[in-house]
Amino acid sequence: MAARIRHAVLAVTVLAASACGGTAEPAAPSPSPTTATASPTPSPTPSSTPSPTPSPTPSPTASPTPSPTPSPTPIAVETSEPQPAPAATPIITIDDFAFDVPATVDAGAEIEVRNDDSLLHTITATDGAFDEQAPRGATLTITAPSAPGTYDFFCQLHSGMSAVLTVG
Ligand SMILES: [Cu+2]
Repeated sequence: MAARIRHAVLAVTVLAASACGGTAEPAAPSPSPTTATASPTPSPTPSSTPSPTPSPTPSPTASPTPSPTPSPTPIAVETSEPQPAPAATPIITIDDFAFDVPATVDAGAEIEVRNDDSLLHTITATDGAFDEQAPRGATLTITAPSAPGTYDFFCQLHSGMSAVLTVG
């Protein structure tokens, strides 16, 4: 019974609030008016309700802004790529009638050949993969074979000048 009365009172107060056109009216719920539509209880007498103030702030617009901008944007703009750096050009040095050869070179890599002797040598692969003349004091470039393996080479002008190029 009490619940029903309270329901009716709430209806009346809501109607009153809407009739006022605003919800921020701090005035009392004004029990008397608009009894025409609230038919079930002709005399509401809202004094019996424990909470006559209908809480004029019904704003259900609880938008707590749940967007904390979760965009981490992990776009690491790496401009300096850690490339393997083919930098160190392998060098074959000819000095005192001997070849000084790197332990290994990459397949197809360019190899610098430097003749530190005071006379002409050649660097000639046994299988013909390369064959270049190296004048005294000169530096030239040969290209390593594209297939990994070991390549014997020698100087055509001086017997006994030979070495092995390892292509990895
Ligand atoms: Cu030679």
